[in-house]
Amino acid sequence: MSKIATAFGINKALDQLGLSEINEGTSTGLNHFGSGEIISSYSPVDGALIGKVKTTSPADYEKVMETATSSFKEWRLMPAPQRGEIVRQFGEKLRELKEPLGKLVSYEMGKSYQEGLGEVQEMIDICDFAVGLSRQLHGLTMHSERPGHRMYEQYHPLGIVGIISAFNFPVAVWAWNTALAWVCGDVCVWKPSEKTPLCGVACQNIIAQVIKENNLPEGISCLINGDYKVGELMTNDSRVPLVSATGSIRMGKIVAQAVAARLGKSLLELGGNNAIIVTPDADIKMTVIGAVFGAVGTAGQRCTSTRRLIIHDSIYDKVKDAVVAAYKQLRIGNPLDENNHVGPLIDTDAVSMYKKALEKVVAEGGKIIVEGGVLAGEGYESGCYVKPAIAEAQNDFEIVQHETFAPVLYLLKYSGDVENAIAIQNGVVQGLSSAIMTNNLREAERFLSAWGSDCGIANVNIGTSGAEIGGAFGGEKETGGGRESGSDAWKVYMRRQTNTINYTTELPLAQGIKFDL
Ligand code: UN1
Repeated sequence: MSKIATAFGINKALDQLGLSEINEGTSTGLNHFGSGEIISSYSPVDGALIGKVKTTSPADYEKVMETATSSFKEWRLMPAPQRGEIVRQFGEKLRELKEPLGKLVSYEMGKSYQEGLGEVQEMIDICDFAVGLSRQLHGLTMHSERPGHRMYEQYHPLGIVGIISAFNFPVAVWAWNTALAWVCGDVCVWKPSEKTPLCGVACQNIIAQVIKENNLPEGISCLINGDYKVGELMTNDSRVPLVSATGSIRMGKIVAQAVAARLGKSLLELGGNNAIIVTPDADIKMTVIGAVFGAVGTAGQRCTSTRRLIIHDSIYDKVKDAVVAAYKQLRIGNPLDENNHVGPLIDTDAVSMYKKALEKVVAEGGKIIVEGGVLAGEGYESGCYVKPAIAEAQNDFEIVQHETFAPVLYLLKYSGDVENAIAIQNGVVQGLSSAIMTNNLREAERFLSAWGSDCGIANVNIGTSGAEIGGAFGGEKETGGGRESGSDAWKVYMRRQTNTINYTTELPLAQGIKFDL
């Protein structure tokens, strides 16, 4: 164990999460078993090895699918409110383990401990939501056009739901999917990011315990580990009617094509290129908090991170100076230390992408106004710590059009009416999150109208990140069109059936058709 891991109680957290035995040669167990190659998980915080996990071979995958298939046959028979009770117990365990799990998220992924705790809180919240939902999987009743007939719809479980999640929200995104899918009567097979495999095993240990305590079949929740090749086993597998995938647009296009080729369903939550519009009527103090948290929170590695600030020319200098001054206050370092604002990037590949983005924006004619750079020396040994940077740029620069998963913020200027700002905001291929800072009702309503923001999320006087679980989460265009989490997102995890019942002794046909024999 490294010095940092010891000082911040990582050992104890691993113990509490049942991970102290995870090392080479140790199976991660069914439901988290594996006989494939070994993945080593290194912390971006200090570069230390945290643990090793075995990957899932094609033969292991077959065993997982057999277990999941037979478990589904039992699970779908359990009344939905009873499935909700299992999710309630899972939420209780998460409350007990919030601190160790939040700490592991922080240490394995690199986000601040506060954000790690916040992520576990999202899991708890979605469990509560799903428990209530388990009594509200409503369909409609319609009036039949035929006498003595009743027509209604009902929702049934789909079967096996495949979940592919990304490193940046290594536990919450799985929970958004799985808590809903479980109350809907589905069983889940999860492939977490190969960059955060221990978070996956930790979650699986928690749910496996709940399943065991309730004498339920273990395949209700399955874990498979590995890189895209393991993911491909699911995307090509017609036993998996729904694949929910979070990650890059590039990955999403591959998943969507594979799943569509077998006419399966996919739920995609892909890249964002989120902007905040700052109008002449904006509250500057609120703007600075929203923009800075949005751009540097999670070191710019949220799909909802603020990448572009679109500022009216009349207040451009004032907003720019305030944001630059705020950047000077940022403390970069060990994310487990609550005095720091910004932790490391996930790995050194991400650092290279960050460096390339800064070179590219300059090459395209942009101007860096807050210098970036990779930090070295004591506390930065992992090589993953970078300085949040700001560049003045144009929306049509290739690099501005592209989502760089790092703390790089582009300042863009608009003049005239808010419509001009909205056109810039919408002028990218992604469509996840967007925001406007204004106290002007007309501007706010125009931003939210049908000809306003084209994103799945549009906020007024709030930044682009930090969505609550109660709303449907996802975006349009190349963000993939999927919706997860709250509202009626549950419907994608079920199949809808329309039922018509005739309680007469006649057989009238619909549309008034006569067919007398
Ligand atoms: C993601 O980055 O994939 O809205 C999810 C937010 C978080 C979720 C982000 N609640 O920023």
